[in-house]
Amino acid sequence: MKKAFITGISGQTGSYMAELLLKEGYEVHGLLRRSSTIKTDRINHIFDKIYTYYGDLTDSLNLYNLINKIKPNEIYNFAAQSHVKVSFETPEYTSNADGLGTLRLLEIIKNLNNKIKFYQASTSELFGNTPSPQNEDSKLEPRSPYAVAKLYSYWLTRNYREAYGLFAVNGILFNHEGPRRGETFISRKVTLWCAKWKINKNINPLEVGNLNSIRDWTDARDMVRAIHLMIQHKTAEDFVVGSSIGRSVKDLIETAFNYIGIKIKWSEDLREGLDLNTNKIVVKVVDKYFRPLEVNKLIADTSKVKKILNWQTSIKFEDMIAEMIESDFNSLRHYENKKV
Ligand code: NAP
Ligand code: F7E
Repeated sequence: MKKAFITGISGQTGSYMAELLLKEGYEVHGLLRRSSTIKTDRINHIFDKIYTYYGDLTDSLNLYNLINKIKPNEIYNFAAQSHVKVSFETPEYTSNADGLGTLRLLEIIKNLNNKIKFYQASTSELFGNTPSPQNEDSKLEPRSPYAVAKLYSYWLTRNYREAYGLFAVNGILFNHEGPRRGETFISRKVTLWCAKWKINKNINPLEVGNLNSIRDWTDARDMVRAIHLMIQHKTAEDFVVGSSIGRSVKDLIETAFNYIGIKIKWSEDLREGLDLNTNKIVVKVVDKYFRPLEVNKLIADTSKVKKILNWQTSIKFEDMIAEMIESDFNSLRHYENKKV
């Protein structure tokens, strides 16, 4: 039985990865951060099937002891301060966890057992404003402390592969979402608002920042399939993964609002969106959600992953958004019922 060690198992993608690996027959071990309240919502349904340990990517001794004890065949490094805007406010911590954290893991693999396969959660943010569509050969121009820290990890992963022969790969993943997405990322922020509106039509407008940036949004469950294929591939290589479809934040909001029956009429300056039926303001653009630097347009060129790993998406964007709204709606209703 293969053993996997997942850092960031309590996060969105780590939790889907754990599910997939359990289905594939793996023994799954995961790193959890201690916090004052329990934050295992995304893995509660599989908690009795996995092994978890407290730890942190900033703690080398802890990581060494765990990897030495677990003796995994594969390590999936998902743990990170993953919010781009927050990284401008916490650049040192972000660099430590998202940059040096990867160095700690690679050094442990190199010194303890260089046969352990390693997956690094790299990101389309590495590309910054380099022209789209972006592929494995596109120029890397990071535009946030998050992306700079991830660039360091990207190069370290390649460097340890080339210098020491490790099976270490970068998945350069474009945005991925789903019902378990964190509430402060744009997709989930929008679907949560839509679910709340289904329950109470008098809620405050949805407040957002830049409507014009373009992203390539894919379902996280499709992404973890690609990651597993990368790790099982005969050679260690880096892959760009996404849907190859670019949509603006405005498109995303319109898709979600359309699902709940709201047609938006935008003001000329695009600072407000009104419900065409009621003329009520339902979307407001506010300055506090803009970033010091923006990445304008990210669209994946997925030729390589399609050709070499025979991977493609299976979940449509519109279906993912609908599922996210329904999931948020059901949780809110469940919570309301629990209160009475
Ligand atoms: P996420 O939901 O924010 O999950 C991040 C995970 O990392 C959580 O389990 C978190 O623990 C853990 N973590 C944070 N700091 C840590 C530390 N210092 N030590 C140990 N664990 C720590 O992110 P995600 O969307 O699943 O993304 C997974 C990975 O892929 C991240 O590395 C992200 O940067 C990268 N990525 C994401 C996307 C995307 O669109 N989702 C695209 C490309 C790359 P808590 O639960 O305790 O907070
Ligand atoms: O922003 C704009 C924002 O925070 C998407 C992470 O998983 O994917 C994610 O990073 C876009 C940006 O994701 C709001 O300015 C407008 O242009 O959902 P997001 P992200 O920054 O693309 C990459 C690939 C990762 O690696 C990261 O870990 O939406 N936007 N208004 C907003 N964004 C947020 N969060 N909130 C707003 O109100």
